Amino acid sequence: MPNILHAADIHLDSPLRGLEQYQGAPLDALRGGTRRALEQMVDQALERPADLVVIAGDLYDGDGDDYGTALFLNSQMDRLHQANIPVCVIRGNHDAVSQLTRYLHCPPNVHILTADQPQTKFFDEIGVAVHGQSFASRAVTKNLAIAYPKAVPGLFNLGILHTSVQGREGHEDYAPCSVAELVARGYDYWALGHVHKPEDFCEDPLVVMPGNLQGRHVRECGPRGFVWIETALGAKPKLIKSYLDVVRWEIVKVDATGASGLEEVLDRAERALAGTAETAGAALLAARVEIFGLTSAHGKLVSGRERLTAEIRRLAGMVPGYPVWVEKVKLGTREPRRQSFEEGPLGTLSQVVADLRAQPAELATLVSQAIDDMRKKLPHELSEGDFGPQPEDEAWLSAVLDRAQARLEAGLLDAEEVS
Ligand SMILES: [Mn+2]
Repeated sequence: MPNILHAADIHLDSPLRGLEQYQGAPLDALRGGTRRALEQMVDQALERPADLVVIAGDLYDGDGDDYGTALFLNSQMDRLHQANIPVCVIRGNHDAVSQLTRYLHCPPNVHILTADQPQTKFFDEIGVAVHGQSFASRAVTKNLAIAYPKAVPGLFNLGILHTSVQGREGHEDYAPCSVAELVARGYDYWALGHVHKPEDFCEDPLVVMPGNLQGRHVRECGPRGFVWIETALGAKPKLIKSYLDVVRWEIVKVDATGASGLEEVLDRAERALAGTAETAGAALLAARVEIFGLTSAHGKLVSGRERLTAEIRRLAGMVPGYPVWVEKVKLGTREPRRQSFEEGPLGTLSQVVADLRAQPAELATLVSQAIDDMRKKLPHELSEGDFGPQPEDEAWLSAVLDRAQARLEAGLLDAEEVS
């Protein structure tokens, strides 16, 4: 029974921006993550062994500084070549024909499908026809799928397509198409790429977005890898997900509700980190720790924020048996409400804040509008990414609201004392 390996969005040597700003970051492990992931994928392809490898776009992240990325890719493709394993590739928006200039010829087992029109490549030994089209330029906004050929009778038909399907958050709307349009081609399997979050779009026939091979930051968390398809003509192919053990990004939530002080919060953080580390197995766990809940320790946690972060980093380094690194600690705890604030200006303030908190979407819009001008004036590295304002992030918004409330309450109390 032929085995096909389907991967996408390898983004080889994708740069990890701003990493130096994180204390104690395992830079080599993180920077080399996409290479180790590709190496592990090839290991598994050789071991099973694969009869065919298909890669649905964005093998490269873009032009690197030199030819090192292309040479590394070639060395891995050559390992497959030595084992007579063919590789069928399309180019995506990141490695579109017009995008990539630092490009080397691949070993003869690598077949890159054309960009000017869909191409069908036959793998006769395993009875498979692969239909696909590469991106000619970065922004392909037309529907490519509708021009794909009809299925070839008597063969296992597999379509490769780099697409946002009907639009997915955080991904540019490239080569859009509907699942129904894909299904209408009559293929046995659709190997999609582009969206980094894994998703099965259809069961029968299988339409699968495997997600990127290796998560690169905290917005790409959870297990990552590729999928195996076991094909048998006339039978539904079997799908097996395979996860890699390189770097696993996760958000580790620590409920500090009712905690009496720093030590108790640390105990809970230690348990949460250990639990998540176990699920990540041999992979390096890159964790963002988010502490939340109503606790009388809130004030102490806020004032001792740096120590809290350092203590959590220390605990992460001591999780027995598993490598763990804490990327960031986000504090979203709140002070339990005080009864005496129920009346007068403080009561009104408290009510306004509670109303805002109950409507996170409105709060996000309000804050976005308020900081828009400031954001435009900030240098790029301060206005974007993890270090900038994140009005779309609930924990960040909650912390801003806490600080605003504390400042206004302090101001109101001062005013009362003066009058
Ligand atoms: Mn893409």
